[in-house]
Amino acid sequence: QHSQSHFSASPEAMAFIQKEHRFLIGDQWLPASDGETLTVYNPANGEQITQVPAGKKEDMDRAVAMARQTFDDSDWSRVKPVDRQKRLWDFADLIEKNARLLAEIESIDNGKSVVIAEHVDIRLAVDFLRYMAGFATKIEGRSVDVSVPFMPDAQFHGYTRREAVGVVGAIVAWNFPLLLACWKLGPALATGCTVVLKPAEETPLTALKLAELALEAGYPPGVVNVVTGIGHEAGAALSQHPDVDKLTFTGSTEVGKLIGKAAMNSMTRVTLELGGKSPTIVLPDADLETAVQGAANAIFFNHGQVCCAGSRLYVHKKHFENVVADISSIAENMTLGSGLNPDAHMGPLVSARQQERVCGYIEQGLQSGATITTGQYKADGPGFFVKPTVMTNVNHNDSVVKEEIFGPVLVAMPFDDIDEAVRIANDSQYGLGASIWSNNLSEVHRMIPRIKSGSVWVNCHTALDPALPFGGFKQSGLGREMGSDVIEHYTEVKSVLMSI
Ligand code: TXE
Repeated sequence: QHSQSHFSASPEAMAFIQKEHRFLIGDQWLPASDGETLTVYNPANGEQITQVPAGKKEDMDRAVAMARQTFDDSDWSRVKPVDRQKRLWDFADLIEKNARLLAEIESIDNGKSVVIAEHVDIRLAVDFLRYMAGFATKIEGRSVDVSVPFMPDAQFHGYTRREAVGVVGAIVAWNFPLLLACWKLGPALATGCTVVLKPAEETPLTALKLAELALEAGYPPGVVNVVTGIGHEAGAALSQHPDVDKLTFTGSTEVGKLIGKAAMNSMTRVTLELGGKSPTIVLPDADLETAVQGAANAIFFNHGQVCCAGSRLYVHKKHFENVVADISSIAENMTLGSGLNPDAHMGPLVSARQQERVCGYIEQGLQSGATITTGQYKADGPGFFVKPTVMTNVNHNDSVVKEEIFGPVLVAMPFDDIDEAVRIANDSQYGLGASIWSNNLSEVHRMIPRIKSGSVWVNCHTALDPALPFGGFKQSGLGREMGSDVIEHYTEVKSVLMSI
């Protein structure tokens, strides 16, 4: 079903969306240096909703210079840890206070449900910023007992310091625009860095609102800079800028590799959170009702546009037919509609391009002999909708099994035994997440070390907490977001050796 009814956002959200947008460098709200703009669409109906500046290299140069100067020469570097903690907490409070407004903007910009945006995206972002605020006062070095072999008579005091890495260039994707921005802003602001953030061209709006809230929270101008623009222009300029000390990126593996290469040209520190093709593995003893609902959520949450979406389903052969039938029936009964429609189970994909890409994969699957158990996949009418789709009769080498589709498309295959399940689960260039559905504790514990992925969920999938690091093995990325581990990626360690 595809609900076409019209739902509208609050006047405040519409006023923000439709205003004349500028980006933030220091305390200046600026148009692009060449005056160009890019169009933002509402994916639920395909209509243009607003324009934002299309920043270019000149704009990035200016933003990076501002961030550089603020980091090197302003009072920001002398702000006490406890005050950085307070500031970040205030920022989180402001985001929480504006949660409904931000959720509406996100929903119209990205297509996701306004309820999910408020209670998942923005809730997680606020919790994460508060978790990070605590780290501002807990960045520690070590005292090291030192003896230098060729200076036998000297005594030393040796210790390490952890210092803010400097200017952070953050480039984020469109699937969780505000949350991903906060995953970068949180550790940067906790450690005392300055930031130039480039949101995705499809979804630039909540980043611009975040920039406003950062100033309102009292961040000195130049600490948070936000420049909108397209990837190969503004994004490339930021990633190639020699004055950026650290790059942090969430997006495709393809662009992640470009950013990694650009970073290596100037030894810029880099963390990359990239694509995935995460397996959902249902063992013979699983609670099937929980596993079926869990596997459906694992792929259909956020319309499958989740880097760790459970997009490959492996079910023990004795349950395969039943599990696939039940997930297909969940898919069949999902109502598609605008993110503002409280009765819709799934919104549109983010863009016409993404809709084409996802339908293209389904067609490739069909051509290589797959069966879709959910009928027609392309939804009628305006908007970039794709119906939730379950595919069977697929082979390990099919593109639909190997490549990230990033849409509501599940490929399902049976397995005979645990060794086969582990082998096929690991048979991927990616290694972001995996879930195991079972009540056999011993079996699960034996499997966990064998699964090559940054997260393993047991009887759940895409469950995230600020305190647990998140990131990929293999081509799913480099480094980690969240958890205490992220602090290492936003600091440099300095060794101090003092002859006493
Ligand atoms: O991503 P891009 P796209 C995957 C997913 C999806 C595919 C394509 O499979 O179907 O990627 O999505 C910026 N230099 N993921 O094309 O291009 C861009 O402006 C510097 C998985 O939208 O990687 C945006 O801000 N930056 C992923 C960001 O990179 C560049 C989430 C992401 O866009 C650039 C998104 C360049 N040359 C897509 N080109 C996940 N891991 O969750 C683009 N950008």
